[in-house]
Amino acid sequence: MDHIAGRARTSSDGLPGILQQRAAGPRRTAFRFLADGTSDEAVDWTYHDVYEHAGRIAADLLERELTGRRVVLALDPGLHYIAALFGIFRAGATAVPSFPPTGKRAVARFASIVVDSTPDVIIADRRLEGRTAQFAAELPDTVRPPEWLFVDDAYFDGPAPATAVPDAVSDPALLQYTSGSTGDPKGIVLTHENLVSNCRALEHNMGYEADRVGCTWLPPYHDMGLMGTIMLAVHGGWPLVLMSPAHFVQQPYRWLKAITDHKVTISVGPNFAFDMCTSSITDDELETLDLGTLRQVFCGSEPVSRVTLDKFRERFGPRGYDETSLIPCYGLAEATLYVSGKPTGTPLRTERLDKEALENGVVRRAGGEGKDAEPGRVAHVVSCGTVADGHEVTVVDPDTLLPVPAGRVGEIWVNGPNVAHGYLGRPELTAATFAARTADGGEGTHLRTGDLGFLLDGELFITGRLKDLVVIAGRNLYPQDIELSVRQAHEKVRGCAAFSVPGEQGEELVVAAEYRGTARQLAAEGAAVLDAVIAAVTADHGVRPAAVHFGPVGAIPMTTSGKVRRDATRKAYVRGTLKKLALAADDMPQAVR
Ligand code: 649
Repeated sequence: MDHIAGRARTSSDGLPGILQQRAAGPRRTAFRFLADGTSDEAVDWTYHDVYEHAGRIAADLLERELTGRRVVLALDPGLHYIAALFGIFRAGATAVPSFPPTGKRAVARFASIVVDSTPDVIIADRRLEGRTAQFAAELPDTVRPPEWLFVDDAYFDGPAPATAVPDAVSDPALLQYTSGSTGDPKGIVLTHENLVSNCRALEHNMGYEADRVGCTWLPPYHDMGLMGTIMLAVHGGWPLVLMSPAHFVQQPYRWLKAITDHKVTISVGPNFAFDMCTSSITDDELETLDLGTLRQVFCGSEPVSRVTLDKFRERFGPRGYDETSLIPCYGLAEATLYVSGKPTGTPLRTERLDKEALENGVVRRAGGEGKDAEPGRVAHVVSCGTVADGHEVTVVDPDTLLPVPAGRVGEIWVNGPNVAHGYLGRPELTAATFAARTADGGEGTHLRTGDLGFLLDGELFITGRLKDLVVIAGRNLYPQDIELSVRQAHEKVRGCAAFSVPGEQGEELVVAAEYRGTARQLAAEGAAVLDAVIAAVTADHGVRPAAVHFGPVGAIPMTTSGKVRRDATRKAYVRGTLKKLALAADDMPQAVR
């Protein structure tokens, strides 16, 4: 039984207090970490363990007088991460979730987070101890180098000194860096109130179940892994089985096997994770799976594809997977996490829409027969369910800032207690993003999500993106970062634009580049330029462009102030009207894969 469920909650119940109450109750497993990605090496921690280990961290931070200061979490996914997170909370400091700075890409991103968040301390694994000088060299002189706090199993041994548990829920709890490019990081300030509100909104959707067991492999530095799984499990008081994202990616089977082994009832993954399972799990592996315990499977963070869901159902339906359990959902770190989701237990809803009308912002059902039924003319848009309890979505024309009439696509604006307070140190951007007002004099302020969609019968459908974010295999890539790599890849590349187009396996990255030279020169050295571009993008961002388009100087549409118009470039590319150098990509060694 949930030992605090019967007690009247007050609004001052922040997560640190909830953990404390759970730790004082009977010793129940809070987290089970599958150290090698399988059930062979499961390590269990009770709420009491988490509380004690967090106390150890808190004591160290309090000794350094870090209340109200920022602390970067640079640990690997796992139990130490969770202890450190709650330890930072307990010390009244602000956690900056991150990852170990190892590898070129991670170091660059990590350094940009450290520069922007100016932490006093970085918590890392002891094995990084000899390597901090190398990292410090990456920091500009203007930044005071933070102190490091190294932890390992031995660090957590023994009882922790008792420290008070803070209950100031309007204080900042977390600085979330999901958003923003490496060159221009944006830290979202979340209070304890935001974190709790997000949990409550999700619980309103999920309902209460006494035998709930969760499973996650999501990175704990991403909003969905942190606010969506770890915090939600502590808030709700049910056990969570965890494995590292790397173990999942190496072998997606481990996710579904963990669900089978631990009789998991609730799990979550982006669309690509479902595809990975369908395409990689062998028939022999399939035989070992029992997904019949699953009652809630969240799918969000990138477009939810009808095709993906159909294939997943066909493959795993015979192993007990029931599609009613699938919950398409939508959210973003600027709203802590959760904005909408399918109500538990209701059937999946997909609208067959006229694709051309949709591209022009009009929601019109596709006809069922004849040429209208051709796949190219129909968009299957999966409903992301109803808006979170206590929240409101307004669909707004991004140009006129007027709410759109019913049946029209517009930008999704959100308000409610999940909406964060803003970006650290960016008052103007904060006002424009978090305190937008509609032009009709409507009351209140809204978060501008930069996402496009529509409301139909009270359900939210996501159809595209106004912001230039490129999401590939669940990773948010910022076009500016990719474009920087492309421009630096070869001296003959001038302007460029990075964007994504729908491919067979989800979104694919396309790079359009202006070549400083003639078509003839490009024919002669094109392969070398192409190789340089592909190698640079792959090395810097871990994603291989599916296509590289070369055009003459001036080919890429720009704004009058000289900014790349990525959406216009993408549209021209898709229509085939983007200026090309005569002997460009098509004639060259295949740019595709
Ligand atoms: C989105 C987060 C949505 C995100 C997740 C609820 C164990 C198992 C399950 C469990 C607990 C324990 O991507 C998450 C809500 C999870 C409950 C799990 O319960 N945040 S982000 O800031 O990194 O990116 C936001 C952007 O991603 C895109 C949009 O562009 C958004 O602005 N996005 C979507 N695009 C299309 N369709 C969707 N459904 C999208 N969701 C996010």
